[in-house]
Amino acid sequence: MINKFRFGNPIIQTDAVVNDLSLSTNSLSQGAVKSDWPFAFEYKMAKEDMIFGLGENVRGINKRGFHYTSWCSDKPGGNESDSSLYGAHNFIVIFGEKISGLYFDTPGKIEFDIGWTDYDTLTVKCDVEGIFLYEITSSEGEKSAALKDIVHQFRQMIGQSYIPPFWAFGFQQSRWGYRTEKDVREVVKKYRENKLPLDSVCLDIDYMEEFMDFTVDKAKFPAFKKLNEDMAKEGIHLIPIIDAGIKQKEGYEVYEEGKKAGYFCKKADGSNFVAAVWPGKCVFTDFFREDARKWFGSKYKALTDAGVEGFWNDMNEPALFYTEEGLKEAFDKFESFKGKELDINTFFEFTPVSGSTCNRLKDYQSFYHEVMDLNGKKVSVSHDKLHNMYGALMTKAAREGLNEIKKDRRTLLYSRASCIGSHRYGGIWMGDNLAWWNNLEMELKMLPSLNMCGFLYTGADIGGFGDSSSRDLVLRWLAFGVFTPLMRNHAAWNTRNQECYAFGQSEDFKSVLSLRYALLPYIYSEFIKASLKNDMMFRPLSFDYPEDKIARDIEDQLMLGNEVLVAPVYRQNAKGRFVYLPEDMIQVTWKNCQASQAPIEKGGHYIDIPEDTVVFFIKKGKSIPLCGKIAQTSRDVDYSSIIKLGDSSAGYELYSDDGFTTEISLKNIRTI
Ligand code: MIG
Repeated sequence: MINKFRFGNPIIQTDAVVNDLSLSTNSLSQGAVKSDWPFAFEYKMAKEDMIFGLGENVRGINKRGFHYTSWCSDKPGGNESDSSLYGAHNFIVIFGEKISGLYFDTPGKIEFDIGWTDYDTLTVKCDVEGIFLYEITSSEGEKSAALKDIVHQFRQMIGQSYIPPFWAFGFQQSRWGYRTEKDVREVVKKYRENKLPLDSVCLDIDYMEEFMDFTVDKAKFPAFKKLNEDMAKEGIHLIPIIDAGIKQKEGYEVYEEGKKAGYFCKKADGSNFVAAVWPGKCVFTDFFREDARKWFGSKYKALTDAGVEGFWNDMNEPALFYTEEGLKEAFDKFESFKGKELDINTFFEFTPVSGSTCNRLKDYQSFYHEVMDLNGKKVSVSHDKLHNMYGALMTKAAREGLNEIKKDRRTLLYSRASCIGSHRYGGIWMGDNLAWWNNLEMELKMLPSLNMCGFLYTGADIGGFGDSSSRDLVLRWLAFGVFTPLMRNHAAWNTRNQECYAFGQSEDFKSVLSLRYALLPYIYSEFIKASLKNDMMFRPLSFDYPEDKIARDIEDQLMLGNEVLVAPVYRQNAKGRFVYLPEDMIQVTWKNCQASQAPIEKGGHYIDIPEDTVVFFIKKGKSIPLCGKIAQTSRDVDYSSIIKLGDSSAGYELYSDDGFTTEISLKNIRTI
């Protein structure tokens, strides 16, 4: 059951909930609202209570013991003390004696103190004008069923998750540093030479002319369409990046058009808001306006006309390097130190000044969006109050544009910033992580939390984005990435190369990558079923074994679909790892591009897992499909070569289609 409440005066209806629910007259089943406005919710947690959810955030799957702020932020670093990352995902599940789900529907900043100030108290605070709160409870008596049912009801309420084309489940290679057509061809050539499977190469900002959206630098990519055609012959898709900021440059068509039509965000005096990002001074589309969204979305055609079928949207929190106002303040501040003798206190005031121009609240407060209020009246609202929806609405703009341009085909789209609601329009990658082992572990924990919030097509930058990676880290990360819907190796310009051929001897990489392609029918089926049925593809063990004291606490293993348990290696120099199996299972060992399997008993085990090997487990009485033939691209995946792993007498519900149809339905499932 879902109860909808309203506190204070919400400015707008966000884009999150698709079901039309009327306000409830019941009271909350757990916790209490202490103040309507500013909004404050409080729940006293019992000793054993666990809190799940919050999507893209650091630390445990059980979020208790830390504090989080939903405020879409350009936060590179995968740092355990960051309480905000790129997304705003305000859904939590309280798992105690009673179980309930709570969704805090606001476009503004909201804070979750989950036993940080006081270990037994959960508080949620928001001081934007008003908020809608949805409480979800279940009539399922059994805990596992109730947990799943609450997430299911929530997911139904926010609408079906985005489904990309089949090729998007293939392996993607990316690097901020592929500058020219030659660089791109070289990457593909090396993958092919080394018999390493590959489906896509991402193009980072260097493909553009002066970082201007919807342009291609002709000096570096003289024949972009031809390149796409050549790549298509190889079964390779190019995935260009699009940034939120539009270069303010006279004569640049996109800028001129948007300026003329008045689509950009404005300051109080009516002038366009300008801030510098990669292209230099930029203006920002007011994605809250339908006409502006429509216009921006239609611009993708410049690239789809050249054969592009997938994009990634970046810097859409929006990230701001500086505004003139911010620079002035910073310089004034610097001036104020000049000539003075700095002491140890003033020195520490002085050092942060240079970074103070980025993503300033003052800048976010200085521009406005044109929105419809709850009465359908057009009003102008400052960005800071609506901040968390900006990137999400850029995703919406791109999605609607792409659907219009490519009417009968699915296209790939993933974004950096997100908010619940945008899971219907595209996927997300997990932003600028680091080549650190604990960032691999972080991804593992984010996955189920993101699934709770509707984000299914997701994954982290494999190998790590910032800092140089090592061979073993890339391999171990790939071994986990084999299971994530978005499987992309990506790195920053100032790091060591980390393509699967970059470390010399690539046999181990080939073995690990080939598993992805052997598993594609399974990953694709599980993904689509999770989307169509509003279920989680990845679940914490506590969702399946809530009564098992050991399983409940395990956060470095996940359930995948109804069949599989994954337990990646995420420690340097580890030769294997401890795994806890809550029930008897079948161990699958993938080595030398081949699977072997053997029963394994319930309980704790140390499993040897060499670097070239991937191990996972199938529940007793379940089977999964595996391709017998190894493919080099998703196009070559041979469904007729499917064999079954696990209990071969058990049926498996296989979803399959042509890979791009927009008619996606459970009718395409057959039991094998
Ligand atoms: O300020 O386009 O998260 O994936 O490589 C950095 C360059 C801008 C951030 C993205 C990252 C991308 C990078 N971008």
